[in-house]
Amino acid sequence: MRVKMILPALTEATSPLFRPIKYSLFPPLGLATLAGYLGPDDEVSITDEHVDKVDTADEPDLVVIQVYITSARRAYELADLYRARGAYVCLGGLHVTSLPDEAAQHADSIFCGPGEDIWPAFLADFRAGQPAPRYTSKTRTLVDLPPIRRDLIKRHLYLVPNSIVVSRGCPHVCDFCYKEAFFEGGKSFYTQSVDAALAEIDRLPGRHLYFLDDHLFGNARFAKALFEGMRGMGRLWQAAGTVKAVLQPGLLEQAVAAGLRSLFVGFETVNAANLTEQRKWQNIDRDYGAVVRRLRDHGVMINGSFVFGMDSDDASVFDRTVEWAVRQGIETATFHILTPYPGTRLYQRMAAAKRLLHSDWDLYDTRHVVFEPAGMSARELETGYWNAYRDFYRWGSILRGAKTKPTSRGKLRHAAYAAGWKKFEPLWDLVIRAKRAGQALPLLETVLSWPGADRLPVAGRDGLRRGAGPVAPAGRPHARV
Ligand code: B12
Ligand code: SF4
Repeated sequence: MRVKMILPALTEATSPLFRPIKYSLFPPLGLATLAGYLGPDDEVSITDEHVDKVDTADEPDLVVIQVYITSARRAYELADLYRARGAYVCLGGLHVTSLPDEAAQHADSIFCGPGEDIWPAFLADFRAGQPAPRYTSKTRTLVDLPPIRRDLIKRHLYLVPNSIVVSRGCPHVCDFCYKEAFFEGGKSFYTQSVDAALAEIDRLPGRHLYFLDDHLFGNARFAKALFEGMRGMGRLWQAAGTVKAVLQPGLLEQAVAAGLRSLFVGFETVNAANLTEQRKWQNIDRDYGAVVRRLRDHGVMINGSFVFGMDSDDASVFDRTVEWAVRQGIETATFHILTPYPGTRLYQRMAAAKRLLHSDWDLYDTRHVVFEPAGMSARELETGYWNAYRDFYRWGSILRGAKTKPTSRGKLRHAAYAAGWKKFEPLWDLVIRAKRAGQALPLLETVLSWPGADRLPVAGRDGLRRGAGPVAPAGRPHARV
């Protein structure tokens, strides 16, 4: 059987303002996971349209498309094209799960929820000549997964080829998050076994890893055992976590000993009232300053995530957020405009209050305002969002942030990382268009492993507190930004 798997690019990818760097970070792990269920006689390819062209001159038997909200339009276009040509088309992923009836108009079979149970079930039905039009996931487990078909990934096209997920979902229930809707009808947070996770890590070449798990620290027992097993592997890694997890005694220390060097932290808002509104309970009453200090003392760089436009935000939120982040010495920041994804509680609330402006999914990309904000106009919200990026990544801000670091190495690493990410975009564009993103990985590894970057001088010698515990040795050569 000839199987073609496609991760379509968001419509914006054809615009001259497109930032290729963001889309050349991670390979399509979901599709590579599904490819693992195919048989040895199947002929399979994966095309990630963010980094490669989709050749539509071929004639596959089965076309498998992963649909995100912002790529839905393109996904449907490709689906219609292949169906018209007689291929059997499967659509799955987050957007299909949120709006199955919309997706069903463009597919022979649609898939709601994670694929680990429904995809093999479909393959058996398909081979038996009896595929169903709709499959809905109910059994949630990561036990006995077939090996991910990483051999189908063109590693050289990605800055971070070693992305990995060892869990699915998250134990929290934030109103704006995709996860409650996606995992409806079954478990919404589950992990691999520690042994299976370590074996997957072991299979990855090179040194750098990026854990794409929504909340790698969500199950502390699992996380501690995983970090224990990773000690001495010589890995350098990045991941996402919550403020609560960072403050939890012992967990961060173990992560750092296992090679954690940069963490994507969901601060989300500097307005405490927003946290209750969005049911972000895990952030309430947490000392964000203490979170930053703890990470810094352990040499972990921070990518702070902030959402603008919640109901308690007014037009002052942008300056206050940027000022806070710069003053705290946060290396990189990701700003989002609050976006009500279909299926979420936030969407239902906004729809009930008739605050949604339109359903043009292309614009549900966290860069456009798609609802009526409460504390400012839509225009103020969008302008404030862009200004926040501009102000955070000014040279003046980068240097101010760098100055908060106690050592000169720390200052240099801060400036190199922040500037490298935002100030050299034309250079990144060249590298990516020359299909050499993978060759920049050693640069990222160098910045992440910068020795002694944020450690404070030894206590007693100069009266300052000592920094982190032991660091994993950089032994064996061996994966969100
Ligand atoms: C990595 C990542 C990215 C990467 C790369 C994506 C990639 N290469 O796949 C980058 C940085 C490019 C990115 C960009 C964006 N992202 Co993003 N991203 C993620 C992240 C963190 C991990 C994705 C992942 O690899 N998961 C692990 C794999 C194993 O799971 P999976 O891909 O979901 O696949 C499984 C199932 O979905 C299902 N499945 C998927 N497709 C199919 C098809 C069939 C036929 C079947 C049977 C099953 C199936 O089976 C798979 C195995 O279980 C997710 C959060 C998350 N935890 O999913 C957000 C997430 C997907 N991103 C999101 C968003 C909003 C964006 C952006 C719009 C953000 C922005 N402002 O730019 C852009 C646009 C993306 C686009 N192209 O349209 C949202 C999506 C919301 C939605 N309703 O669609 C998420 C959920 C984050 C969030 N919490 O809001 N993203
Ligand atoms: S903590 Fe993050 S991943 Fe978990 S529910 Fe909240 S927004 Fe979603």
